[in-house]
Amino acid sequence: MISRCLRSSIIIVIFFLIIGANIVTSFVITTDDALIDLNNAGLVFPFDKREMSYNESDSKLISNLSAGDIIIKAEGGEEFALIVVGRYAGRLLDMFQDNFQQYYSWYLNSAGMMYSLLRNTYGYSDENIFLLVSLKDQYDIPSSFNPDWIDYESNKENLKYILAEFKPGGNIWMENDDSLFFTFINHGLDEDERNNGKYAHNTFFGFPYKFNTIQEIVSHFVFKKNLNAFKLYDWELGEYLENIHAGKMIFILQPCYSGGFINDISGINRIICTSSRESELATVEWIEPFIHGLNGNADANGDEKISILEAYEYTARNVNKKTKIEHPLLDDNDDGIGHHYSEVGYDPTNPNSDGYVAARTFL
Ligand SMILES: [Ca+2]
Ligand SMILES: [Ca+2]
Ligand SMILES: [Ca+2]
Ligand SMILES: [Ca+2]
Repeated sequence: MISRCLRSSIIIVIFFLIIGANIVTSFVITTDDALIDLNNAGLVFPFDKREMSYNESDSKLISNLSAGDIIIKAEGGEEFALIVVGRYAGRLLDMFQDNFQQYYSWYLNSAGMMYSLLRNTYGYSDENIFLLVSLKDQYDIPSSFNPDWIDYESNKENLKYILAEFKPGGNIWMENDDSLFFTFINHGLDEDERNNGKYAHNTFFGFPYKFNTIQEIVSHFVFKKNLNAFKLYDWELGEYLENIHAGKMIFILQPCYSGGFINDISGINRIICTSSRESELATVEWIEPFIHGLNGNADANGDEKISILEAYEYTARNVNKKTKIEHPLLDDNDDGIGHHYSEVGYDPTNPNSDGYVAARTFL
């Protein structure tokens, strides 16, 4: 008879083998650049939570949402933002502590800088910024990130819930004079599927794994139950966004393969900026220059305002100084097709082309 201990060990070994196989085949790493500290790089980015006077007295418990949790309401002309930090580990290697710490720091640093940018430079209120992050106790939080800012755990249900609240009848019913700024920081994957002989892209972003029991783990990895709970497919985000009547929605999508989201979420008055095409990895820092650009550095025409187009181009050109095989895209003309700044189809002077709306949109 196998001892209890040995049996547990066998289960654990099998578990890690399965997790390893799953992660290696399921996720591709986004970037291996170390944490980018814009403060220490000598750039104009004066954000450090320790220097900020931050006192949100009623910081919420980090939790899953349930009906009635959101009590604010758009009263006209309000700006909302949603910052989502997804899964930290991309490959099995990333699960080792140092690697995990690097990604953890990198993602939280990006989220913290974006939060500070919206709050300090663009005047978004704390209650109008929804920050979805799941913390891990054993890892160090970068100084640019204030855990008090977190509103809710990062998972699919909470994202879906918040977006539903933006729809007619929801607690934050958005109308034409309201706007939503959406940032997703994460690994991404393009699953190749063949349906009826046709190749179909199923791009998705991942959420952090969270299991409460060994049974849930075995159920997930061994019996493949609830496999999609940690994935946000492109078509799902498209569904979640349906019927939100904001006058302006801006999407900053950092993961690999994020171009695959464009055909699913494209729409009138929606500007979508992605780090790469549907078929491409994103290996070069992307969200950091985007934030840096929005913080005043992307003002190509010198009017002292940063359009979304200026921030996109600043970022894309920065990427293409380092690699020629990745193509950050922009779509803002509701046709479901994103364009790189070098392509026909991108023309900020032509109302029918990509770039026209973004050139006239400011935070
Ligand atoms: Ca908030
Ligand atoms: Ca797609
Ligand atoms: Ca400008
Ligand atoms: Ca387009």
